[in-house]
Amino acid sequence: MKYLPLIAAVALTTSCAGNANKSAAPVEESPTPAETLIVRLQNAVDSGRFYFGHHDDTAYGHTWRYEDGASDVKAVTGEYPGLMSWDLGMIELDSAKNLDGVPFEFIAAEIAKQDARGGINAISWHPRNPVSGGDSWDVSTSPLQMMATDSTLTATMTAWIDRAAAFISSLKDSEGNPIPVIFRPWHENSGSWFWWGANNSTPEQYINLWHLTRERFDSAGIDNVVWAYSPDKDLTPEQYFSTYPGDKYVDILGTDIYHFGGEQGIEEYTARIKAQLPYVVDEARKRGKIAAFTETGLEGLEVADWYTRVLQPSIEGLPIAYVCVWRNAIESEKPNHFYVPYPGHPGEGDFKKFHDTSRAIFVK
Ligand code: BMA
Repeated sequence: MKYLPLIAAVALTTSCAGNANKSAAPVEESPTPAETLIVRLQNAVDSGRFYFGHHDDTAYGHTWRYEDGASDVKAVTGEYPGLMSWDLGMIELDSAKNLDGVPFEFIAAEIAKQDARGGINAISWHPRNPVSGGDSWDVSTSPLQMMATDSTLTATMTAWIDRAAAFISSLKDSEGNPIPVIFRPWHENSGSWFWWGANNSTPEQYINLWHLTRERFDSAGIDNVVWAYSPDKDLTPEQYFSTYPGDKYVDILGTDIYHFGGEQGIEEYTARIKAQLPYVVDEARKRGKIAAFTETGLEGLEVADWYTRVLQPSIEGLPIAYVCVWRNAIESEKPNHFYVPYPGHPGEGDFKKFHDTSRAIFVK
């Protein structure tokens, strides 16, 4: 007989395995939500495309606030950004609204809408300084240095991380499935403008904070998080990796590099990208990770054709999964604090061209 009858074959393999509950065929475990998001990001990279991201895209824009469905990106291009970024600052204090006044309930609902569109969500966190009570930019005290010997402070930080974790793990789609998100805590640490930054902590203290963060999420069984590391500009690879939490803790190797100085600053901005993103991309590939341009932009867009003349050529050919620009604050509060053109801005046509002709992913 050429083939064993099926039942006999199953019985044979079952008994060979020596455990009636184990089947001989390898059991495919279904991927976690985070793994499915990693695959989507990798697919974008493999097809030479990248998600275009915008912070707080549907919360407010240059001239509006909380209008259902509104988005400056959509108003100009006809589509939403492929990636939306949100911030958890103030969640650590159990506040109902984040540091820019956006209600966390609203953020959760918008994350679900963006997910339903086939888009991606990324989350940053600007927590308060746990020692002084000031904001993220309050570097008058060094919590991470103090944490090394102050267990009460460690307990506070742990409770804060747990609040961020509770929010992120509560993100569900309309069918109750967990929504995978990119989480990018403790960003721009290579600079010294945040209390977790370079002048306020040793690399070891910074890495310990990352490990604590990741361990709190992992021990709660949270599996919808793709972890992004994103130091700032002007770093050698050695400097970039001096505060790297480790391959076990990180899924995305990112970097934040902004354009300063308008027309005169183009060369410097481009040079900064060329000096850093290629090695980030290379290291990501070697480590089986994803590379991303986690934050960038030109505040106020005084270079009207910035998107096609400056950004696009700077990242051309680099396999990065996404590029995210910062928020369009409402004009009455911060008139020049915007990073995508709004209707009527001179850069409108150029941004539409970027949408139409680049390999950036937007969603309907
Ligand atoms: C900064 C500015 C601030 C804002 C913060 C957190 O870059 O946009 O106005 O509060 O990000 O979103």
